Amino acid sequence: GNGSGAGTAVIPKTRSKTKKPSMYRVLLLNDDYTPMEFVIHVLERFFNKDREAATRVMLHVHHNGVGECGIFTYEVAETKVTQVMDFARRHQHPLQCVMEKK
Ligand code: TYC
Repeated sequence: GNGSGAGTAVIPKTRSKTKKPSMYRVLLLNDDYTPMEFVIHVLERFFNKDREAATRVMLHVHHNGVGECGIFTYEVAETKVTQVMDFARRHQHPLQCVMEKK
């Protein structure tokens, strides 16, 4: 119930301007060529995972085709995707990283 038309009342919701940001999943996709060790390194470097967690995510992607690296706000998710895609391209690996709205 909002608007600035003549004769209309503006009634703010209680606790207005406290909307939670939309969150986005960042996903890695499997392929046949990117070395497992490279994927583990990506998860450690860009998603702050320890070696055990990184290995778990990598193996999940390897066996299921896709897996979650983390959940972030739009800008952070976009930055992670760009960083991973640039890093993979620089090393000539076909690794794909994408984001999706939660
Ligand atoms: N399937 C790859 C291999 O057998 C490993 C791999 C895992 C690649 C996860 C991409 O997102 C990935 N070398």
